[in-house]
Amino acid sequence: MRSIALHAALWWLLLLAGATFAPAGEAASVVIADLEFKPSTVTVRVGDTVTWINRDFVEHTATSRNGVFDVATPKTRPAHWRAQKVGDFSYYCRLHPNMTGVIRVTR
Ligand SMILES: [Cu+2]
Repeated sequence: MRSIALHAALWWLLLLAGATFAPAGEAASVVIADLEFKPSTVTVRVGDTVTWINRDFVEHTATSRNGVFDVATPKTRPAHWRAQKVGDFSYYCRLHPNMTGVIRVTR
């Protein structure tokens, strides 16, 4: 019986973790660590959501060079952007401009 209760508790923890890091429609996650976007390039489809998870010790942004998005990526919670048109979107961090990445959006 005790192991069943333990399994149930672990299952709930997994569900909660999944709810935190995989909202509906999420297609790609970028982890920010050591002043880098990892992976630096992700590919999603139009309508998909990109999530940035900041595991660094400072705040960052994900800012596209063409002005399409400017997302603050606080340490406290994941940040999201929903891709709405096809293209390669180069982005950087406004606070640390040598942090760069690309979101590739396909149909
Ligand atoms: Cu930064």
